[in-house]
Amino acid sequence: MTAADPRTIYLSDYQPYSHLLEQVELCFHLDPAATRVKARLHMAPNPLRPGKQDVRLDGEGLKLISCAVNGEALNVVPDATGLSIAAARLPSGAFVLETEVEIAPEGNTALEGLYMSNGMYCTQCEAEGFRKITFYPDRPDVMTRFKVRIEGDLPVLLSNGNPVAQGEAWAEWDDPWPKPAYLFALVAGDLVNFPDHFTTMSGREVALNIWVRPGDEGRCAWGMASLKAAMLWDEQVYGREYDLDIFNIVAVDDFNMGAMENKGLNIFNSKAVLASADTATDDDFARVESIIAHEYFHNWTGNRITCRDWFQLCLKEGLTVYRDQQFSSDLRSAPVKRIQDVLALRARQFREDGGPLAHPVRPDHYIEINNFYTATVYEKGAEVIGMLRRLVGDADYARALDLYFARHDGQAATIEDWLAVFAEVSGRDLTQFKLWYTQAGTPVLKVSEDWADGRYTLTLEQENPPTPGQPEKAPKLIPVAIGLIGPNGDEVVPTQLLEFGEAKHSYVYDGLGARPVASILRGFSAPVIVERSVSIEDRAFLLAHDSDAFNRWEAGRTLGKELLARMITEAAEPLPEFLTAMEALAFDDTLEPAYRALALRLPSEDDMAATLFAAGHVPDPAAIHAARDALHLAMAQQMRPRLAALESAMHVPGAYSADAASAGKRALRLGVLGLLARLDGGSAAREAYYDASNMTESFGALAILLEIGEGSTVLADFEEKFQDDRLVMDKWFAVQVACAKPEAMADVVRDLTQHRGFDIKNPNRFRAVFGAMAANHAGFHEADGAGYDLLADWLIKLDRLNPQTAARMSTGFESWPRYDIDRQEMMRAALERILASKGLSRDLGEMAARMLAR
Ligand code: B3K
Ligand code: ZN
Repeated sequence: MTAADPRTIYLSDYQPYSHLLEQVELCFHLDPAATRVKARLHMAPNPLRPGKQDVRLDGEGLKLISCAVNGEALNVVPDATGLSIAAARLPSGAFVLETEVEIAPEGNTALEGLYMSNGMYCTQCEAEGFRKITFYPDRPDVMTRFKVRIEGDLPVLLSNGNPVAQGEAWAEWDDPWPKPAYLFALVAGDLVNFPDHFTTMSGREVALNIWVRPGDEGRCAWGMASLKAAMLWDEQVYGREYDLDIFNIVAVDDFNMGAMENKGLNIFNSKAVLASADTATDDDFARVESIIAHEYFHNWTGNRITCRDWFQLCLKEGLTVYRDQQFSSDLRSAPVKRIQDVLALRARQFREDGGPLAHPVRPDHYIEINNFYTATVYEKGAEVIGMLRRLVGDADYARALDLYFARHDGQAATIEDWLAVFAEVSGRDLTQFKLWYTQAGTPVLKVSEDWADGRYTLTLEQENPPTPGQPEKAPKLIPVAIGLIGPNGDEVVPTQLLEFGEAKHSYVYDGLGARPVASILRGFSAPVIVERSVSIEDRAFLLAHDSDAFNRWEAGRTLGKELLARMITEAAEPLPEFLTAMEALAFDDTLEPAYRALALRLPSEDDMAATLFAAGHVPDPAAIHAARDALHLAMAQQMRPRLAALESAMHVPGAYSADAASAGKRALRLGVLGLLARLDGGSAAREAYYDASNMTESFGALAILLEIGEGSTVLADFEEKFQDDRLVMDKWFAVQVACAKPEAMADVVRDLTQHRGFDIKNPNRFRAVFGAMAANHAGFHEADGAGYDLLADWLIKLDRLNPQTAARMSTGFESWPRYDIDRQEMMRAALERILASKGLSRDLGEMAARMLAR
């Protein structure tokens, strides 16, 4: 099922749609088992496709009731993927094509198209779900105005755009902005709203609502505040104003991802919008803020300007992630946000880019587009924009964006269009830069240094490793931000940007009085892996003196990784220099607590496995787990006399506030409690659990106790308190699996799937258990292969119900080539079993085949 598969779609095959769609009118008559959908498509010939053309409409699983052209019935028989009408059967010029179909939302467990969740009707159309609602040219470059009528006996009936009329059991909506079908949405249910309003910069009054199930109103205030902050920020920073009279957000429990940016009617996984002090952690609050902003920002980067075809997905996703990262960075702490984003990039995107699923930021072929909503398209897509901005500078970035909005508003655009505005305003040739979009794989930046006679020479080399389908690569243009620091800690060469575009290049700095220590890739100026041999003294020096907050953290991180690697492969002892440096950082009151909390966190086991593999070792999951435990213990012992004082200093008293400063203190306190637990058997953490006044503290303490094997009483208490709360119970499911001892993990998972609260049809619950399982590195990779078998069994089961989520969760297997032969064989056998399973979906089939490279 590789590129040769007949179902493969290629970028190079793009051609515009045969017709223009001038308007569409939809009428829904809702019924769980038999919803009727009438569609009137106002079509006209597309001048870009001369000659009279056939009409091809996409459609899947639809029961066709009737079809007519200009009011005259037409006898047509749909095939498995849609409906064709020969040109000869169509009038010349414009015409109206009408269809009526029947669909059954209650049986839709794939959660794509129109489906039901707790009695509520809801849609998810991106990428290709609209074709499960009606026959339609379901492609992003067909943009039109939608008028929608909903008939149904439910109190709340919502669609895109502005409300125009409503009556007993019906409502009509009109969206004045042309949009592709993937942005269509409909919601109908017994919902209550949390209302507010916003006045835009030009004085337009916008009604805002968050619609939830009765009982959830108390968890909406944070989401609403985040929405208003995002609306204001987009006006102030990008000059982008909202463009409808109303903006609705709906929370739904069964959802395949975080949220969806449908025009004027964002639909959210309830996990990504609901938050209250006693049910959501600080991390949840931050995530809600950023996802609300992300979906809102799509209104311009995605909706007003959309993608010509799905290969251009990063045009909207990379840019919108970049914008939401900037937003969080402005609202919170910029260095902390950067570190968190880089941690996530390395954990998910570098992992993807270094394995069998590697693909370019702009892929050039796919079988199932839903499989390309990846860390590469999203997070690397955002990094590419960050690099572009570093290269052209802030002023040209702003000018390029203004030009992009002015030129492409109302259009379906491409990466070429995007790069053209940057080339135009900056006068740069971006041909080489474009390789970031077309070449997969994480470049390795090799650094060597020389010091002689007052001259410091920095030599950079880049390697672009082969990835599936791309054996050879040309050098990329890598922006490398560097600074040179003198022996007394002063910057002798302040930050400058090297535009490194050759395979190898040397940069010479003359007239220096003493050997400088270079700080390289400041702010993580490019998504690359740096290979540089640095002495422990120099790393410790950077850790103490680097003026770049990111690199200061990075120095500690790299030292920690090197040390852990030696503990794993050479049974080395924890290095005293590392322990004292970590202590200095943890107790440095001039640094913000959130930053110190991040510094205390050791590299994850998966990160260590990747690091060891890259260095030519075969990672041993049990040894990694043990070394990390040992280093945690050594850190705790090092800081023992001072931990209790720091723990109480970081206590945040009084009513809960989700602000970044309070959250940072709580994070540091939990980090300290985690260390203390290794010394006191968990008594401080237990006390923190019972004294907790918010979910951050109680859940944090619970995780610490489970980690040291002392969590059972607290776990039972937690379940008793929150058994009726679905979002909190997701945490309860996940934490037990995530913190299970490796040898016990498979049993924990089996027991949890028997729990009355386990529901395979709810993606949040499934992800809680099986996402946590794949993330428990040592547990998942237990030598008996029980984790692999369990994941395969459950993916096969889930695939019959919900292919999209099954396919996404299968990435637990993507790192198989790193491990020893036995584990490789077991993982490959699990993937083969998936491939051979009956009724395998295109989604999971493509993923398994790519991981097996066939
Ligand atoms: N655009 C949606 C993701 C749709 C995923 C389809 N499989 C959410 C977002 O990125 O904002
Ligand atoms: Zn998005």
